[in-house]
Amino acid sequence: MAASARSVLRFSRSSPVARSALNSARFYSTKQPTLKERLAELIPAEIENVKAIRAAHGKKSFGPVVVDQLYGGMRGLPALIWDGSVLDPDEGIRFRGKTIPEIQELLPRAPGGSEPLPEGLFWLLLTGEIPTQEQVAELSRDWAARSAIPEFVEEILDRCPPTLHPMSQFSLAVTALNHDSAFAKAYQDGVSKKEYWGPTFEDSMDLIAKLPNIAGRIYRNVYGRGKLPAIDPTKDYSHNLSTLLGFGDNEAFNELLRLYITIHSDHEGGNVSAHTGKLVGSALSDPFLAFGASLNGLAGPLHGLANQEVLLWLRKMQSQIGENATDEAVQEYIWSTLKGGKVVPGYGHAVLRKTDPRYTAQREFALKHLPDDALFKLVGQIYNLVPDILLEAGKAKNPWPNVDAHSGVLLTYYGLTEMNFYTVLFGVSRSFGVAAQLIWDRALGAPLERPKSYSSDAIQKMFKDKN
Ligand code: FAM
Repeated sequence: MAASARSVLRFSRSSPVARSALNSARFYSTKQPTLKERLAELIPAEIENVKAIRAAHGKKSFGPVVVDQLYGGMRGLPALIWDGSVLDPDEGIRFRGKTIPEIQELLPRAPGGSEPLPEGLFWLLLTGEIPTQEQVAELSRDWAARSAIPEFVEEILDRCPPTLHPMSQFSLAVTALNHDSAFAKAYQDGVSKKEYWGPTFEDSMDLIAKLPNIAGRIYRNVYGRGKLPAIDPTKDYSHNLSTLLGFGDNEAFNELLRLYITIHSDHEGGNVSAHTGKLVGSALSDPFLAFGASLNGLAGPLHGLANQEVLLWLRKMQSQIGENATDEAVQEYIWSTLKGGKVVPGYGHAVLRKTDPRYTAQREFALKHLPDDALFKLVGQIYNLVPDILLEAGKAKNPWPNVDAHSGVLLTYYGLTEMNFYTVLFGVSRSFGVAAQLIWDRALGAPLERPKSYSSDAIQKMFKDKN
């Protein structure tokens, strides 16, 4: 892009003049801006935007906090800012204002493909803009070039016993990448606060780029799948991940991974993995340390591990009541789960109050690619039975399925049957949202997070003699 057009945009990016300058500059220039160049253009205006919001509204109340929220996992407590994605209880997720069907329509795809490339989603999360095909191709090349992991990290993984859960191995390796953190080095070298976002961007790009090699190595080590092939710099991110797992020749599986990574990338700022990354990052821990912490949260059964739990639950059901069981037998099994004091995995949500559109997107993929699969049909049968049972049981606020109710069935269909690996794929995807958030937090100078905790004694004293 021409330098003059850039300087116009730096000061008034949303004006029609700036937009037309950008368009004509793109038309005449051979090279479109890279993601980092585009971000550098957007950041100054966003800093001014946040200053203006705080000046106009900073002292206004944002609604009451009730004591139940202090004891109740802070449900619904307005406490965070994240522009990348917002979750509506009824409609589900929007990435920078766009629904899942909209991003499936708008984001660039692989040649001949119909699912969005996650490269485009990362661009959208960071800039709010739809990138060109050339810009996502450049991101694919950049990530491939950054994909190698240090030898000592390979050794750490090779020395893990196969009995160590893949998520623990994943978190170990990601944390160890902090050895080469550009942000940690820049901080030690005394970088100015205004420059934090640059090395955070570099670390975040490295982080995302290196995850396929880590995930692939864990998969091959744990399940004895032979030597890891090399990343192909001419292929997109999902295709490379698929190849490292051993499925790259199956274009339908590559398409599944493109959809999978896109829809698992981000789910607004308050969920356990996204918020953990932001919290740890707020201490100026580098993106590897922050995302390692996110992964440890994702590894919990009420969060990302639910995709493993769903498959275990389905398999146990089949072993107890057989395949092609009647609705009555399935209902009885669901009730026995609840009566045993356990949750039905893949159902319920802390924010959503309707069927998760991420579930729907995967169902549509299944209808297109595996309509007659027995396990897919079982998932459909369960969908018709669980909500009524959860409503009758009367506890869950949301009886509808979430993303995890469907993902394992699709992976199983293509031969990725090792259930305790599933959350690693969720983790690869979640790095996109956590990284985007970390970059913007450093660009906007987000402070150390430090909410206030109270003792029960203090609560009692506070409300003594008050009704
Ligand atoms: N099966 C049985 N009971 C459930 C339930 C389910 N699927 N979902 C909620 N409940 C219970 C819940 O355990 C709680 O019981 P207690 O009062 O005895 O503690 C009660 O209903 C009220 O819970 P809630 O307010 O409706 O849900 P929360 O906001 O507390 O929790 C979830 C949300 C997701 C942790 C919960 O619905 C759950 O445990 N679901 C099953 C696990 C799962 O699928 N997790 C994945 C969530 C997914 F979106 C993700 O993060 N990847």
